[in-house]
Amino acid sequence: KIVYNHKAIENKWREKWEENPVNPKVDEQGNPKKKYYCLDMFPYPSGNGLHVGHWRGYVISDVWSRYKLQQGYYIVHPMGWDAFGLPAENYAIKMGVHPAKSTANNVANIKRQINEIAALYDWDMEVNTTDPEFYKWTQWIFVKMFKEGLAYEKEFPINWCPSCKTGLANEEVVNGKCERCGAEVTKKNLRQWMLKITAYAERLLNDLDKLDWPEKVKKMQTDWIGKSYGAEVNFKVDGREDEITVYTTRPDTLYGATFMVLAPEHALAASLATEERKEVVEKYIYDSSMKSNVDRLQDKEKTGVFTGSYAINPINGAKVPIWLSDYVLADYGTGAIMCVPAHDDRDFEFAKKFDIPIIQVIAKDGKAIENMTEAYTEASGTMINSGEWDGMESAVLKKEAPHIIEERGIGKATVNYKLRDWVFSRQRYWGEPIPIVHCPKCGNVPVPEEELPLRLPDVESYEPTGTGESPLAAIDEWVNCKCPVCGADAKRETNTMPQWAGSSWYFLRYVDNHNDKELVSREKADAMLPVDMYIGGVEHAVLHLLYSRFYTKFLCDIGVIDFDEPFQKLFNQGMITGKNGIKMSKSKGNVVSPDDLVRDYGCDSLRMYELFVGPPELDAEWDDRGIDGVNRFLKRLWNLLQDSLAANVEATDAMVKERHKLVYDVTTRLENFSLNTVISAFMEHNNKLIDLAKKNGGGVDKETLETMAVLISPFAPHFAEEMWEQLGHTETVFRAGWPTYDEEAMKEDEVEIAVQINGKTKAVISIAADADKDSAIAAGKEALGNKLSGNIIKEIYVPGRIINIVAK
Ligand code: ANZ
Ligand code: ZN
Repeated sequence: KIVYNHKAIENKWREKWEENPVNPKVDEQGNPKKKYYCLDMFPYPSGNGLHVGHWRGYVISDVWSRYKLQQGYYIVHPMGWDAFGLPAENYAIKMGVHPAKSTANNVANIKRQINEIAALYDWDMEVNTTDPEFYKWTQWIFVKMFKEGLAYEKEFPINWCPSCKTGLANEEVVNGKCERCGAEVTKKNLRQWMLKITAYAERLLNDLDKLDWPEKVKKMQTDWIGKSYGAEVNFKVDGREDEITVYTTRPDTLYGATFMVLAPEHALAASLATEERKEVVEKYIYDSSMKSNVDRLQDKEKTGVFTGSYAINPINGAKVPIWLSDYVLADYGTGAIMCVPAHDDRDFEFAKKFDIPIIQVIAKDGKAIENMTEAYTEASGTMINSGEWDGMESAVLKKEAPHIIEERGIGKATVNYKLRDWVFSRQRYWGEPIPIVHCPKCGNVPVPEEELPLRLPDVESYEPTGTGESPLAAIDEWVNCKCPVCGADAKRETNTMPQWAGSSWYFLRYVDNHNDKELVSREKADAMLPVDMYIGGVEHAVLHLLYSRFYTKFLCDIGVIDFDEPFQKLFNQGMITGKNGIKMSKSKGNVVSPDDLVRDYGCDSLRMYELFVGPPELDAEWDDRGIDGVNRFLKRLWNLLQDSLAANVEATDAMVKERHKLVYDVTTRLENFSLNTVISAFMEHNNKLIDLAKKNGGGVDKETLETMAVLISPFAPHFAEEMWEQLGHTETVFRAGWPTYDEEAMKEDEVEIAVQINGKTKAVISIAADADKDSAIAAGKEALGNKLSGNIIKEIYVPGRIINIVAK
């Protein structure tokens, strides 16, 4: 008997696929097939190579691609490299190897490893974000945005990572720390390039409805965009001409405003200080300028200073003290707030600490609380201490107040977003140069589109300067240039783009990666885009996934493409961890490389085991030993195939039923993305087939085995091809088409059950094993005929066992 030899089988089919690719663009009649675009989040080519955790996502996307292939689609399944960024640059600093060189080495190594997965990747579509032919278009998009007023320069205190020595976007600051290196983020006043993503806030929010994405990710984006309705209210400064506008989402609480707080950066902050408060106020302003936003918002003890000035509450003329505190952010709302300590936690804490009066204006059951110990923050209850508003429902007033305020001429109704414009420049070397020339006469001038790409020059020292200038600033012959408009001596922008720049649009380029005239031709875009299924980790929920949506909308607006959402469906796979849930990393020494497992068990076994470790959306702990079980399953299936080929039996009813159940289980579970349970379905049904074979001359019928080969083809492609060939086919299994199931054929047989009257068996009938109660009782009564008399009190049906009629 031939034994299962994974190595021989896998080598054989790799060669055959090389000669005859299984994913043609046209069908057998030569007609173009419908496309299905299944995309992986492209990897950063790190020097550490791939571990079994990376494999998981790529296996999931390949299984899905091959399933769609079996359904008759042409699969767009590309792969590429997100290769700009810090690790290559840090390696250059340490080892003196040019990032382009180390990146190329890493790409070669990872590509070899990825090919071990035997995924359908079309390497003709490959892109690399550091390739000038690619970043030409990354720069082109920037120039287009600049021309549309969506890229602009601004100097302001941004998040600064002292360890990476670069500015960061808000999205890159996680709990006050640098998303890359974990260092505490500080502030630095820097001239920045910004992208006006806020211009798209409303569309980014609304269009989430169009997407088949996990609710969790949609919620994260919704919260990040943070739309809120409220009002701006104008407070006059007592004894001065100035007015301070506050932004509030709770204008219903206006009567309860007992003080006002301005961000230390507020334009009036310093000037509001009275003579005797001047010194402390200035010191406070300086100290806060050194803190990061996140630091300021975290639940630390509140700090603040009284300016000495007062404002007039426009609703009741009350005089309220004006304070400065860093819990108010300069770049949100108006940078000034009215404080209602009775109904806001932060204001309550502040008022307690600085002994400011607290006036309750909403009462839960119409009754005021004596000596509040915490703020009552719900917008439900009855208004009190609120003049003409007394007695109103606060929830109703909350909606009406903005309009009342507008009518009274003391402010206006507003909509606010938490989303900020995107800080887009980095003070580092290894990124796309920002294609702008600073001309003393013309100001900022974009590099002419036909001169792109603006190549990244070689430098001698990659070391970030830490001064807020990139290492490019030191290369005089690159920096000094002529203004493209007037020819005057000018200087190049020396900041580079963030790593997100290339990844915000790379998925568009795959389908037309050699086009040197356009980012993507409209013809190819229309034929192959957008992405139908996107697979990757959830960690990019508000970074890459938001930026890509913004870029796509922009490119749609300027007519490059005809759709405004990049990814129709999104699946986030969980992480594979080492023992005890610890993240796999070189430093922890718990990295499991796929290479040995492929050698010992084969690619097919590893692919199946990657799915078998647990629900794909959840994290799973890796345990090498489990792969044995999957490998044993393949061997058993292999043996069943060999036995069946020798026995050559006809299908029995039981085999037909088993086949339909197999198709049903695999298809429904696959559709639900319950991939681990698909693998168990294979195992269970295989066991049943082995039992059936034992009872029926040592084998199962050919059609059942053919069905198994097709069903298993997305999971164990080499194995499936070999099975298919041994069953007598000369064409690839990937043209077989996905099998269908027949619910009728899956039904269980008839069973014999006793029909009783008052517990005594009077007849035996044969009914469908899964008959429902009504039909079973009806059949039972018919069999009893005139044996049944008196009043029926109860009818009992235990499926597969008995029918009992209780009568008197
Ligand atoms: C008065 C008030 C009373 C508020 C109350 C809340 C509760 P969201 O929903 O996040 O938009 N706020 C406004 N601008 C701020 C800034 N620059 N920095 C810090 N806080 C600011 O929150 C809006 C609320 O946050 C506003 O409504 C304001 O406080 C505060 F019982 O105004 B509220
Ligand atoms: Zn000029």
